[in-house]
Amino acid sequence: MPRKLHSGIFHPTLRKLQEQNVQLHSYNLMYPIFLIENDDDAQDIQSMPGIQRMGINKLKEHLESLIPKGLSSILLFGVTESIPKDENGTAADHPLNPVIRGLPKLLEWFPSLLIACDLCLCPYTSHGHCGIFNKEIGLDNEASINRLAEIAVNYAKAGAHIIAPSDMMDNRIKAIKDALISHGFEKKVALLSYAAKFASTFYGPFRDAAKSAPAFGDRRCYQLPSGSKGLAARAVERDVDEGADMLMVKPGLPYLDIVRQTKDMYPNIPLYVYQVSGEYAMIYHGSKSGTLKLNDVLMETIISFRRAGADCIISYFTPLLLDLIAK
Ligand code: PB1
Repeated sequence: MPRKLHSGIFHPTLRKLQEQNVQLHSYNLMYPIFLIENDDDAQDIQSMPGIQRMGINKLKEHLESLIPKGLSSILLFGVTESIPKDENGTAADHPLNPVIRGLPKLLEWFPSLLIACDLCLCPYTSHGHCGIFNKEIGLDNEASINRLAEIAVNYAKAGAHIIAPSDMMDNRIKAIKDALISHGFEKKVALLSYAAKFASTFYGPFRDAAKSAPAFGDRRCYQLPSGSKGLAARAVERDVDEGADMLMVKPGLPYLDIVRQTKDMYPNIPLYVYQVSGEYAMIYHGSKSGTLKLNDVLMETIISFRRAGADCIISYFTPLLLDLIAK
């Protein structure tokens, strides 16, 4: 009997039964947020239409509309203006940093919300790189991971549930994990590693939003080469060995094979995928131009992340996705 498929997909319920592990619930989403110093301000981001940098009071209003729709987790990026940027990223954990100031308020206002903090130096260093430089050796990995561990402890003290280091320094996961443990956060703070993070051209809009572009050079000596499947596997192994609680692949759509590879390597570790700013802009403008249907293209993309093995999707489209899930 020749095999035929159409008899198995003529009815919507039959079609649903043909899909494996691609259901989308609100807890499968994490919402990236740019938090600024001025509590009552909201700033449009030219490169990311529909996304704003917000002060904590504006963010409160925004989250009050999303929590009832099921918003379960957010990822905070601090954007400082008045605190000077320097070689060590002092502003990253300065008492006036909006993330340090905002965390206690968010925990009080939204006790059910899972709150992650991105951890990196690039928004806070005068040179805009993700690590610390010195004149003799250039990027100083040891100094960088020690500084990142220090900032991680301060975010944990301010109330962060998850620390998400996006810097890509070698052995920062061990340095951060050891620091969290030695400060009593072993059972209270999770480590979400940007494990397979590539030197992507899809980060442009973010660098505009977070004011975090490198002042010179690029990040190719510490972010993974875009064609490096094997190196991505080694980076993931390194971070699991050093104590990462969850893993991430970033960007998303151009790296679906890496999502699948990572999930197959570690099926029992929660895997996040980051639909980055360039992916957001691509879908946004494609739909704005009338070429693509936003809701359909977005859901098809999100399903591809789930099919590839992602357990949680970090997406600027989270508010729209919550509405689509509700439908
Ligand atoms: O949405 C995005 O493009 C995310 C960009 C990402 C944030 N974690 C980084 C990419 C980059 O600018 O290199 C920031 C690095 N710390």
